[in-house]
Amino acid sequence: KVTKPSIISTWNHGLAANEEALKILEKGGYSLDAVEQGVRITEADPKVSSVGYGGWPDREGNVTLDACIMDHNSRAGSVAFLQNIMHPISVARKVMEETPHVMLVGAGAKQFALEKGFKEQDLLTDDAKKAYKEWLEKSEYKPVINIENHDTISMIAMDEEGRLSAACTTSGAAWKIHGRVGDSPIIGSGLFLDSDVGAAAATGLGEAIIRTSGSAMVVELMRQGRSPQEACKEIVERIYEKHRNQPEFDYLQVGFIAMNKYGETGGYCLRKGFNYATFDKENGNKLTDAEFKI
Ligand code: SD4
Repeated sequence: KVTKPSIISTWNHGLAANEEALKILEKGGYSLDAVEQGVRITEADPKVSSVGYGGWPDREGNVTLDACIMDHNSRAGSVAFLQNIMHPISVARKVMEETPHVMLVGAGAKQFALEKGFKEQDLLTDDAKKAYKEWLEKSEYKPVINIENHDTISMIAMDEEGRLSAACTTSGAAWKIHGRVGDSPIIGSGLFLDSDVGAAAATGLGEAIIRTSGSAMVVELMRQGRSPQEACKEIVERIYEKHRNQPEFDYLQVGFIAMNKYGETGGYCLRKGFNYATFDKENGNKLTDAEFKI
């Protein structure tokens, strides 16, 4: 059995996010605060070109953000296609806690954020502008696999009381069509949590994850007795089978992380290059290269 607290998050930016989450968990804090504060680090990091501030824009030059959060009671909050707000994860939490709804999108989500006191900000950094200008020369939509070793940040944490929470936030696929929403804010696709079983989260090409309801399926496989690792692997294999003859297969990457109700973790991806950060008392905060299919 894994000692609590336990954390898993996607990619190497997960290490810094885990550190932040740990500050809360070490004091016996709530996992929901931990996952929110953890992923905020990545959202605010201008060097991460796939999440929040510094994220690469859509093909019209707009940074548009997707995020969602779930707590141990299966409450959920989500925002999609949100612009000019630095911390979509915190807006998603407010949707969960302060509205009767689960999901707000676009202009409505922004209006809600402003009403809740979030500040309007330009999120397009000079580096992202430069990348956008370079992209405009060819204007070709071809997602890069494992963009500089980061992509969406998803985090699942269990606190000392055994409460599970999970969060997911991204600027989505670079150069997407204006208005495109990925898997990350969709409960069951980018993220899913059921305290009776565990939680799972995804990274990679959102379209493939939505088509297969990826994270919900990982959780269902754990319910049937698979380990987190086995469950992630089986869904990646399913996505592989469904996409191997599809046009986007060339640039398809998907990865999943999961944690069961005992705090045990696992991850798996389609193509080499995905890594994830885990914390438990025995092993500390460490990065693992995920096993891969191809
Ligand atoms: C999405 N899973 O929006 C996210 C992240 C990404 O290429 O940028 N994928 O699809």
